[in-house]
Amino acid sequence: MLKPYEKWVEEVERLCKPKEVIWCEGSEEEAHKLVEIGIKEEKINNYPVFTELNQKTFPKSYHHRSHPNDVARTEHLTYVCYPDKETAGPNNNWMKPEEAKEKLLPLFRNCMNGRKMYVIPFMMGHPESKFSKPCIQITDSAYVAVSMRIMTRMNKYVLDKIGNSDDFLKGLHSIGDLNPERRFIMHFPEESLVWSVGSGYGGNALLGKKCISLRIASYLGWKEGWLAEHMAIIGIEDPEGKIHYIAAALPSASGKTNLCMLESTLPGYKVWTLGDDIAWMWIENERVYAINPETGFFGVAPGTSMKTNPRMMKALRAGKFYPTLFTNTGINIDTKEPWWEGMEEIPQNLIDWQGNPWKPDSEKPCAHPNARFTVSVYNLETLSPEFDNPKGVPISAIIIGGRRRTTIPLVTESFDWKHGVFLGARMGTETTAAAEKKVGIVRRDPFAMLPFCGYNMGDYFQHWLNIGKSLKNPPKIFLVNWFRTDENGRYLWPGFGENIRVLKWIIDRVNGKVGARETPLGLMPYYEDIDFSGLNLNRENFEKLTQINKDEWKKEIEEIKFFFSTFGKKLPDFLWKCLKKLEEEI
Ligand code: GTP
Ligand code: SPV
Ligand code: MN
Repeated sequence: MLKPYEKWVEEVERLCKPKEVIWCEGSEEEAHKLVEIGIKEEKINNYPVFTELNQKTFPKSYHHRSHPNDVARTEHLTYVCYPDKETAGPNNNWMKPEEAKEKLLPLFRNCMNGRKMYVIPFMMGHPESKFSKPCIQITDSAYVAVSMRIMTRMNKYVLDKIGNSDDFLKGLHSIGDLNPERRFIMHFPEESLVWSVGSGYGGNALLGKKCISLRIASYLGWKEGWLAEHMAIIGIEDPEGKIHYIAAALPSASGKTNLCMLESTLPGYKVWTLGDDIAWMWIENERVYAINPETGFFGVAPGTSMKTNPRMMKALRAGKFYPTLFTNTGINIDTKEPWWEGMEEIPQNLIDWQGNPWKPDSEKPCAHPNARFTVSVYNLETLSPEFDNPKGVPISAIIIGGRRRTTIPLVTESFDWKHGVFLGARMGTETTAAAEKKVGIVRRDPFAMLPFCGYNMGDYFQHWLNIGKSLKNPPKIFLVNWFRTDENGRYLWPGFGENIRVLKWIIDRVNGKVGARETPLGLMPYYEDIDFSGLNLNRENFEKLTQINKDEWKKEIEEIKFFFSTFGKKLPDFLWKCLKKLEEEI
């Protein structure tokens, strides 16, 4: 008798007709073979899937070029499938499950002809955590298979763990013909199933990440009473050696990776990294605990440098875990090192992310703006000793924050948990290159989850409100904005390592050490209470950073009203009340 997972793999094999099925075990030896296949056999757009980089300065590193039309998540081709549209909500593209399958079956039929099919067993979360999930992804891409080894606990023990049960999460993936006309990422939350075809990139293809750990997991969390969130997790050690754990929701390409590797500019403070993208959180003894279900960073390359993120730069050169990948970066052809905008001085002989010679006066950037590195968390020197603790870490504060040139102050504390849910629900942000669409447009992105909440966000807000009811001492919730600019478009706040000054204020608030002034938006810091020592930030600039501009807020409130109204009856009344109160007070 075939086990349920064997039966599923056999069905997929019959559908996709690969020339060979490879059951992956997750070992380093196997990863070498997969990279070898990527160098010698598999091609994307006529380029080998992997080319070797400088093994002295970037040990164990390889370069990957994706198809030029396949460089970011494609939100307009991403669907959640339920029998009814209301469960998906206005925040998702929706299709009926049967219709979605009918549409995709022809795209999967024979799609692996002449190609290898990889079966990847992996765990999201520590295997001993009661919140971890056994998963299997099937893919026809060696790049995806190798990336999954970095990003997840990929191991054959997962198959033993699943055994005869059908309680595991399934992802079927094929790069198809990489034609955007035949690209779809379909989620079937009620079946714990994802079908993805036509893309080999990031969140579209590494199904453990956004598809399983956010869209499907958020649905499971809603049903089971926990939260799957687009959040970084950090531990902040204070001068007395006490560590406070904080979870931070910032939208795609808006600072999670940088925050979780922050190198403090305040003496005595140190940040420990637990995660840069996803947090699973639950309640235990009336407190919130969190784990990062991933084991790697799929981080934005441009802008990463020894100045902005020295810890990541060291991790990329550490060569501990095999391998490290660079996707759609430029290459210094003299040294075979990866290069991207903002890294350091510009080398003489570069080729851009598509392989063309590149000079500083070229019209287009050398690295794609969404070029990324894939690197193991174990390469990082400041990985928290709690990273592998299956019990997770207790969360003292939750940060949410968008990328906003105007309107939103540097930091605002909510009046309480419920009001914090309002701050999260009304959050807006400027779009970035992480998804294929126009960049720099303000859109609502509640809790940085708009593209990732696998069900109706009206229900999601209610779920957050409900969670608060069972907490004795809920974490404090703060809204931040590192991206406010002056009249000349220059950032008012230095950001990066200097963000520790805001984090310190947050911890001081948690510990009741400093006061705050009440405003219509929430509680804001007094100038004297943020440690600005060694930073040239005068009172005038601080006022610009924390200013509440009436005209901007009138516009903002109209946008929030419109957004809230799209949820109809699903929007909790409490959020309407908060908005009304805000409008009156502004
Ligand atoms: P995803 O991986 O897409 O979820 O993104 P992320 O939230 O991890 O974003 P990341 O930390 O990679 O930052 C993306 C971009 O924001 C980079 O270009 C950074 O240089 C920039 N950035 C990050 N933190 C700051 C900051 O404090 N201030 C400013 N001005 N820019 C920042
Ligand atoms: C994001 O877009 O939020 C990412 C990159 O973290 S991806 O894995 O492509 O979703
Ligand atoms: Mn992300």
